[in-house]
Amino acid sequence: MPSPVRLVVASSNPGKLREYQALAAGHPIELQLFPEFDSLPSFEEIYLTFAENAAGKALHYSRHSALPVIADDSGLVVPALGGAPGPKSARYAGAGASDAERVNKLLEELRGKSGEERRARFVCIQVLAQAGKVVAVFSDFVEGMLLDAPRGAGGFGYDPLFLYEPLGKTFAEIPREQKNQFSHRGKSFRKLLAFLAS
Ligand code: ITT
Repeated sequence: MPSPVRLVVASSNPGKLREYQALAAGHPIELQLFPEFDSLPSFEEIYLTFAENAAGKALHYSRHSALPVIADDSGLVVPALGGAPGPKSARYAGAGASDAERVNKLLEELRGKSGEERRARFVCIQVLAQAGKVVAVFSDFVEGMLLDAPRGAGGFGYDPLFLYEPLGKTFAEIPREQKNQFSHRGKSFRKLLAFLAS
């Protein structure tokens, strides 16, 4: 049995971290959380694309780690809102706002929009970096429709508004394992697993 690949996940988002732990379970990969993540110099996600923010984040934190680092930039893209909240998904309702405040802000922006105008996609770009160098980049997305009121208590972020049509449920109404099966993050992570296996 080969020894597991050890990676550190650079994220401050507990919802993301729980998903990564579940995604790695049963695979020859040992995901660690960044020790003392909060005391490291933070990375400002100032770029206009997911890719630049993900690469910047992974490179930054890889300089503080002896192990390879995985970081993602992810978010919700609503074409009828010009791509918003997009790479600003975490700061859509201002710095320090809660998930509920971001959901409410999105509902306000969507007021009066119906049908195809409520179509959205979650996007995830994952970057694997080691000692200040990018090793590999993975990405994927998932499409859904935005409801006019939140449904479900699971997941995080915009999940309670995101109706995954094949199941007729929001990402907050299904178990984490099922979300990981269909989500932007889950699909992208399986590409990373295949890369590590090769
Ligand atoms: P880190 O940068 O520390 O990883 P973050 O929350 O700031 O944490 P991002 O910059 O990638 O992470 O912002 C992603 C935001 O997009 C996140 O805060 C959610 O609001 C939203 N988001 C991303 N993936 C999501 C998902 O699977 N379900 C719901 N919302 C998601």
